[in-house]
Amino acid sequence: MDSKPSVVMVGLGYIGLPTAALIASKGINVTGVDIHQNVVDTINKGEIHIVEPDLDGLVHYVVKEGFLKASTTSIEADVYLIAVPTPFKGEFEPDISYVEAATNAILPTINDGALIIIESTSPVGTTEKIQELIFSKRPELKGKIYLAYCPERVLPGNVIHELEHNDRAIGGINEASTEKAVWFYKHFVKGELHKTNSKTAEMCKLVENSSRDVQIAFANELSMICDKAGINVWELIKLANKHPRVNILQPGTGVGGHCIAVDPWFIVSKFPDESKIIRAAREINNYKTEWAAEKLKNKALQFKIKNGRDAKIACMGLAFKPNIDDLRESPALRVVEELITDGFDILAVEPNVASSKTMQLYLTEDAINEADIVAFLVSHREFKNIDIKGKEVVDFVNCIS
Ligand code: SAJ
Repeated sequence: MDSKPSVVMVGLGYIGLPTAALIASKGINVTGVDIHQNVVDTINKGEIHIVEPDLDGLVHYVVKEGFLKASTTSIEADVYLIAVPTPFKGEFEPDISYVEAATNAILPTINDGALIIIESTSPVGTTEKIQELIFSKRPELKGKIYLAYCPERVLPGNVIHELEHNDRAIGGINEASTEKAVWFYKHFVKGELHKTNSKTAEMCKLVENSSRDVQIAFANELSMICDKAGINVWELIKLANKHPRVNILQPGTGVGGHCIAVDPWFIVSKFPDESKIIRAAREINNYKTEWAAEKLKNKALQFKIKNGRDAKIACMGLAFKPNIDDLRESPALRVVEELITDGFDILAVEPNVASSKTMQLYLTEDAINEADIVAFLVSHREFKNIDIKGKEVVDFVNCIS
């Protein structure tokens, strides 16, 4: 095969588009396939439909140079990558129907010798299932194609850099597939490429995010214990972390985002009897959000008893983690929405977002001036050691200690 393979990337979202653009920037011809015509049209204009630093310039360049084209249909290629969503269905059951639909979309264009790689976060066994799907419809391809799983592990906000520099776990359905996939990733990844089998690679992604979830749950559990015990949890964690082999993470209002709060369920739903800590961690992190909302409601009620009027609560931060504008699956947003639904008087502050369709946003200074209670929900850099003007404070994220 030519040292520069042709590539089809199915799914042009948060992972697919940056990956397609990075591959194209190495002078490789990439056809990006997406079911949404508006996404295809936007990319073919050299523009982007998602927010990610440095992505706009890269996409503009590779489209202008002719290395990246978008389309709603697949074409023949040497390598096919699948980066489509794997949401939930029912009770936290992973839904791989988009991966199956993507496979069906490329199926008619696959030739002998093609390499197919799944990057979507997937339950264990998905790559083998996709192999069955391919051979059930194109039995003549048996033994003639390569199939591998290789999860992405990039941090939103730093995707382009991490795509190129992070190590990757690459697992084929057989050794030849693993070798072929490693050969392909060498074209654009500078991190180490670690060879394994498809099931281990699938589990690796799920375990990475579950590990972080479990560690955050430990910190969140500690924060609730310390609250009852009258101990400053931040001081406690700082002291405990002086031990050379202890590294406790930071408690907060819960775990948000579309990865860490989701992926552990992919393990729990398949191995319910064995996944005791993983399930408990999910429950603790979700409970922390409820606990934070209850804590604020109690503060507001105490204020009312004392002052004979409703408290105004400044809620500092809505994003799912510090210093980003992403509100999806945000525990801070959940706390604020619950308080608003229950009729509390809220002054919502999110310095990374210009406006919201569902609530009025306040400037930091105005909210603090007007508030009776100031609640820190996300430790954005703008809030660090801010003057809270003698107001009563509830600090869930160690902003002003
Ligand atoms: N959080 C805490 N305490 C901490 C650290 C984080 O409460 O000490 C909270 C954050 O506020 C946030 C949530 O956890 O609500 C998740 O934030 P994160 O920064 O840990 O992770 P994500 O969701 O932005 O990205 C993760 C990353 N996974 C790991 O770090 C193991 C990233 O590498 C993955 O590629 C990404 O998930 C993904 O797509 O799976």
